[in-house]
Amino acid sequence: MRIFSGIQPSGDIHIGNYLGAIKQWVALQNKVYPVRGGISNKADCIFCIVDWHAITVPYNQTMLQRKIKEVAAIYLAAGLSPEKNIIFVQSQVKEHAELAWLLNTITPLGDLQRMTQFKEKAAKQANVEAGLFNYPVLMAADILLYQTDIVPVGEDQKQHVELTREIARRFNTRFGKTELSSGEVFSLPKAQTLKIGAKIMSLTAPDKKMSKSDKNPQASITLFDSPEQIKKKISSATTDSGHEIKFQPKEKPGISNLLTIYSLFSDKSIKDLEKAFLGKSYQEFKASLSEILIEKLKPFRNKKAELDKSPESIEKILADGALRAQKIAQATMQKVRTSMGLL
Ligand code: ATP
Ligand code: LTN
Repeated sequence: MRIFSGIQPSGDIHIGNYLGAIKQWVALQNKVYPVRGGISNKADCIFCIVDWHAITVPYNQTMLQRKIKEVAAIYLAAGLSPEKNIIFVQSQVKEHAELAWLLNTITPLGDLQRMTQFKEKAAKQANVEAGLFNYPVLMAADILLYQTDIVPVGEDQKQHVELTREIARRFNTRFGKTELSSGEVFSLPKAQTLKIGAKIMSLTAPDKKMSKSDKNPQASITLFDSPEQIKKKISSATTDSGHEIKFQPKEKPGISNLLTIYSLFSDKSIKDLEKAFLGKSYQEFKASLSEILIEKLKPFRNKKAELDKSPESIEKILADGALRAQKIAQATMQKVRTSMGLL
């Protein structure tokens, strides 16, 4: 069983990225899957810092270098082990670009035009470059290079993983089982999302997802916000004019989002939280949520401060990860080139 996922080194990693993606990954690194013959195997987990994706919108190059290392430190601070997982930077394994080009040649234009993320991001920009349009093909290359079975992501990425599956299917049909190839070239991947937490909403506009590229810093809580920042952001989070602490995403999107965050950080069910806060004010609920967040995010801040003291150790982990990733990527590329009739 192979698991692959990644985060773009754009903006500050927020609790949506953590709850929707990274928290799942930390659990998956220890998960054992049954295989044939009654034997169980630990999944191979590969977690990437997808820097080539982050440059598909305007960015600052000095910041990018810092962010790449920061995302690596966040993976480690959140509990991903470099021994149990391959952790690496996308641009350090050139096969991602090679496969992306080849997959471009079999991806219908219409499929890319339908992508929601492209439409949303393009609408925000004066100039839209081809890289943003082709972004899902690079993502398909990331996933297919490693013969991935499962892609743990937030809700917003399901459409891209579906497209990846389509591209893999099309490739296998066109180039698998021919005189040049003995069988399927790619495994078909599947997205894995959580039932609760796959879409954490913005604190200021709870009809939109919390997003790194949101210009309003009050909209998200980052993993390294100070206790004061957390208190301020939660106390000014948008709610409704009512006073009941109830999970009703349509009628009460703000409070429902805060309940989801509370539940995921405290491991208490939403039902239990509704009971515990029956008759309490929004203010009391928000104060309690701030306390939980301050307490649960503290270990991240501490671990990150420790890691910041030894940048060489992170560089070594990334260099080692790139070598291990490249071995797998090279084996896939050999099959891809041969099956496509390249030398
Ligand atoms: P950007 O605004 O730069 O696109 P982002 O906040 O959407 O950034 P990504 O790097 O695109 O973050 O996403 C990293 C992972 O976090 C993906 O698996 C994505 O699905 C997940 N994710 C992003 N935002 C949320 C959210 N609000 N709730 C749950 N999961 C999320
Ligand atoms: N598009 C994803 C980031 C990403 C990714 C991947 C996620 C790029 N390549 C491969 C999973 C697998 C996003 O979160 N915006």
